[in-house]
Amino acid sequence: MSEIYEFVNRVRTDTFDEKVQEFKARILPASTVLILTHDFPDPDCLAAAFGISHLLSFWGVKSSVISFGGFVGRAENRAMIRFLNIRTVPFVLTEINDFDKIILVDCFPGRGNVSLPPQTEVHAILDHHPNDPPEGSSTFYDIRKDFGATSTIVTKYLLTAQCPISPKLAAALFYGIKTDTGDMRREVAQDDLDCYKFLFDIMEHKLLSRIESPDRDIEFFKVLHSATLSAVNYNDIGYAHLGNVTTPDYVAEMADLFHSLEKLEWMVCSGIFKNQIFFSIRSKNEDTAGIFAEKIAMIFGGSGGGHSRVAAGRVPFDANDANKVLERFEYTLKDVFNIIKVPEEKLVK
Ligand SMILES: [Mn+2]
Repeated sequence: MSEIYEFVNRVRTDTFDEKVQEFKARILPASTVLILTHDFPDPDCLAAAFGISHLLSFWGVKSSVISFGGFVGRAENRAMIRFLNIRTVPFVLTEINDFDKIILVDCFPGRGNVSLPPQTEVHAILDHHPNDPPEGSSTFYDIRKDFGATSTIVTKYLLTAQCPISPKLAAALFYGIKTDTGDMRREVAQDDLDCYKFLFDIMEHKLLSRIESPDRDIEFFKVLHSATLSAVNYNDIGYAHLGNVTTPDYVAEMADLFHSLEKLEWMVCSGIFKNQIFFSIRSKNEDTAGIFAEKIAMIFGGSGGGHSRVAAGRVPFDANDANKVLERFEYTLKDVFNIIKVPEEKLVK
């Protein structure tokens, strides 16, 4: 226990004090607050939003609503929402004028993955993606690019504000940090590791195992099956196109799964959802995943970016011209990865 207290004391005396005060001053007074995450939320943004909603209620805010565009597709994320009782409202059902304040977590306005109408006033942004706040804005920004997870920022806010962290909330934040850092494998700051250890000691462990081993529907195995059959590689760069998917989350999920294949340095996955091609890029040791995602997205007038080893994007897809668009997309991928002349092999022979 003494180690925990040492950690809590350290958190309270570092730079977070000032930031939390500034955040509080920007948000209060408020009786209704909208906490918005990126579309098709992942555990990190869900946990961060959940943590902020606890902090707001600790500060006396009567109601806060967690919302996002798209829906929760991945089985683990659905289990997280269910077992941790995270109440959310689809963005299409919210009326932004009903809220006194708007907070964005784990995303940045205008990045293409946030369902917020442009020009909407945002009061605070907590994020760890490589974005720079504009100068002279009245919005509160806490952007920590060196952090592996927004859940780490939120954990430190809760500790700094001395807001109680329940075993459930701890499980959420722990899972957020765990997944966004790939179990501490990538882009980790000391703060991530500190919070990870701290939360591990206070969380409800049974909940975590229920989230990590969820019941899956048959669709998951169908996607896995067809991805396994169609995946190719160009030396150590793997690629799988999933065709039409029932949730864009499969694109990220399959990218993660195939990326664990020992012979691969890179894995890229793409899939079509509604009228967009969603894609995910993973790298083990190279640091240009975010740059590649942005490049590909820009060529097609879409949006993309992310971290050095985990990135994603989406570009417009015209079903009437499906083959041509896909061909062009795959050519662009190869061009960006500089593998146009590298022979294609079946990934799983
Ligand atoms: Mn994140």
